Amino acid sequence: EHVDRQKQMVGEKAVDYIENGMLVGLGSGSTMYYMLKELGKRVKEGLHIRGVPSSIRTENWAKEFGIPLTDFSEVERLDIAIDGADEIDPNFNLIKGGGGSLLREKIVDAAADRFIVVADESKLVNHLGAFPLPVEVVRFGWQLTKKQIEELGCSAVLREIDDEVFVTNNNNYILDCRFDVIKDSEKLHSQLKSLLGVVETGLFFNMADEVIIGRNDGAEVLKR
Ligand code: DER
Repeated sequence: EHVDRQKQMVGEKAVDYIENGMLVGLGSGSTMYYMLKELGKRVKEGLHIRGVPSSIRTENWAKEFGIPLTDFSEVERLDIAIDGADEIDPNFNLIKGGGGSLLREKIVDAAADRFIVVADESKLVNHLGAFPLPVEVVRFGWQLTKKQIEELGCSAVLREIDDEVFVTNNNNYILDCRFDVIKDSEKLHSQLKSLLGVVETGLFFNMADEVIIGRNDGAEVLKR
């Protein structure tokens, strides 16, 4: 399957950016699985790093692969963060949150001096918005928050997995908001953040420094 091969190539390529002694933000999603697996091998070979995971799923994978972990009670800045994305526009603005980890991902990615995105080529878009924008909201009164969000010009759907309402690692809900085309991601992000009940959005504006894209013939590093 081309996509999995591309994810594996970029996940493994990203590990080359991790140097001895670094504090590393560990992103979430299936592309990151390949990165964590490769990072675990380098740790076994003697690479000394500590990681801060951006989801419980990533934390479990990191433990499975023997990657030493720390958290923000011990560190306050990270040297590098590596994470996936659902959409990447030409300015490296992202939509993230397909896996429901956007809040912890944004906190981890924002704490890093350098934020590198790893993705298969299907994630590259000219405009953000075809992928429904995940928005994390508090559970109490989510119906009222949904209504306010829809007044910004979208249809918002409460995320369910196997007919169960999805609950994030932070005990919140996710609304998947179909805007179709998002022209000004910074404006939309601040409009959403100002709404009562909204915790965080999957718009990662002006955060990514580099993007490693999987192609059928290899991994390509894009710079902004
Ligand atoms: O949910 C997320 O933000 C993930 O990083 C997601 O955007 C990427 O998931 P994938 O690597 O499984 O495509």
